[in-house]
Amino acid sequence: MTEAWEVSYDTQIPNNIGLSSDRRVLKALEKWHPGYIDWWKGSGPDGFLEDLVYLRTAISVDPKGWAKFDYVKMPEYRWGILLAPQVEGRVIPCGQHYGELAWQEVPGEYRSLMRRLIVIQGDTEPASVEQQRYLGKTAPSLYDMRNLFQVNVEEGRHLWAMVYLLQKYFGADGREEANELLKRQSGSEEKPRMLGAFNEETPDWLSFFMFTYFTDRDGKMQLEALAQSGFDPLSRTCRFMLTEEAHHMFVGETGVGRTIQRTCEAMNAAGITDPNDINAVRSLGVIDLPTIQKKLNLHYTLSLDLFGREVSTNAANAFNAGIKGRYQEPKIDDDHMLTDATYPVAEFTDGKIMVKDVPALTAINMRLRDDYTNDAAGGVKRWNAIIKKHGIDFELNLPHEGFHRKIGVFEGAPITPGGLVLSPEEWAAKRDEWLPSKADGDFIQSLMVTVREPGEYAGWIAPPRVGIDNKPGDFEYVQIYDA
Ligand code: BYC
Ligand code: FE
Ligand code: FE
Repeated sequence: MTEAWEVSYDTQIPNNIGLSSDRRVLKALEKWHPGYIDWWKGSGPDGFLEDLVYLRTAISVDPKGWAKFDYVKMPEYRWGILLAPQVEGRVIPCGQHYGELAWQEVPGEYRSLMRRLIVIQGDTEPASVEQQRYLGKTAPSLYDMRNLFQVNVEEGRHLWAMVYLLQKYFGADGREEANELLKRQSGSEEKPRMLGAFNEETPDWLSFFMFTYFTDRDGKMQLEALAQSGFDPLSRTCRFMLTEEAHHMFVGETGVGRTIQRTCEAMNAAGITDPNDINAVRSLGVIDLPTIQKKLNLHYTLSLDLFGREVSTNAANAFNAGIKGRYQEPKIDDDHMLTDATYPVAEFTDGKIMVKDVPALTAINMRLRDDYTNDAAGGVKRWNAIIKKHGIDFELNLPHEGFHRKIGVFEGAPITPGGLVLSPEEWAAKRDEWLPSKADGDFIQSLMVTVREPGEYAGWIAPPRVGIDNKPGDFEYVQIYDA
């Protein structure tokens, strides 16, 4: 093992970047730290500040063994600055600087574009923690509560990751941006978070699971694209963040899967064969499959909006500059400059959906979104396999790209999940068949009871197949302190 893999604990901030000998940045981070802790206490998980949570902490950035598990009080979690080790001779994988040595400093001409992307990335991290602030109180088990808090502390660490870049490479305005990241608030009227989906509510645990499945997966795709950056410190940061992201999506996929499984088991036990008999299914205290589809529709479409416009000069500029690449850029077999290439993008004119080829350079967002859709489809297939295994005739589907969109070609278009174009009035009349209604929300809320007995689970969700860190079923993942 080389030194670059190891995390040093010789400063208050664990790191593998030699922070103890970088006094300027260490001082800036130490100055920012108390504000972060205040933010955590005021906007992070509500309550639970004194409780011992069985969390993993990074002790190395070696993908094979980076984590140590232990009981920690969340405000005492060691949020660190962890970068994947530098690759000797790494070159810029795309755009007009293709093949040149990656930058170790920010090139002056790209400074503001780079800062904007880092700030947007940074802004989503605390936003998600804010959105999930109240969920601990209705956790369906200690296992799920622990997973929520694990995701929360890691999103907190992702904020640290971006703040480090701002403070090390962007001087006074970087420090200013770092402070602003603690001031914006998810859902605030005056100072909202930057991107749409991060100002929505995460009101219940099914939303949490859908969010970590669909929205954290946008995080994965954006991090994959930024991991291609010619700005090497950004690339290295994102590469380590991706190893954490995998767990967030695992929490989402298995959470939805366990919800589906419990519903199917309860239906079978009660002899209910019609999945659309919503009242009968709900009377069993489980979430009916059509409502799960509605939640999926909501979170998937909110997440599609996070990719920006299908055709975007911002995205073209970032690619051309070598600041943001495509998903798995080095594996793509082309010139990596997109000089003459085209890419198909849907258009919506006069109530008709048509696909046209546009210059691929301008369709970078669309391409990443397509890669995202492919990636997201995998879990949906596995959810359907659970339904099928229980002999129930129902299939979950990803809705059409034009359904319920607020950004891009289909902004506000009255399109159904199946891709049919309606009149705005027809669409509005059917909205509650496709998206969660107030009544659906109230029903799900009624199931959100807290279960804190080790090894026990709320009635609407099945237990996981295996524990975290191979712990047995009745392991006490959170030791709740009773005052
Ligand atoms: N909401 O040219 P366009 C994660 C703005 S999630 C509000 O298409 P671009 C995580 C846009 O800013 C990953 N506004 O934009 C997940 C632009 O404004 P200006 C987060 C939006 O730049 C779960 C204008 O509309 N990381 O990590 O091509 C838990 C025109 O749009 C939205 C990133 O996003 C929106 N949804 O693409 C925790 C990576 N979309 O310039 C964490 C960094 C667009 O006209 N960000 N606008 O004022 C980017 O790469 C790009 O900024 C975007 C937008 C892909 C987001
Ligand atoms: Fe994150
Ligand atoms: Fe995440």
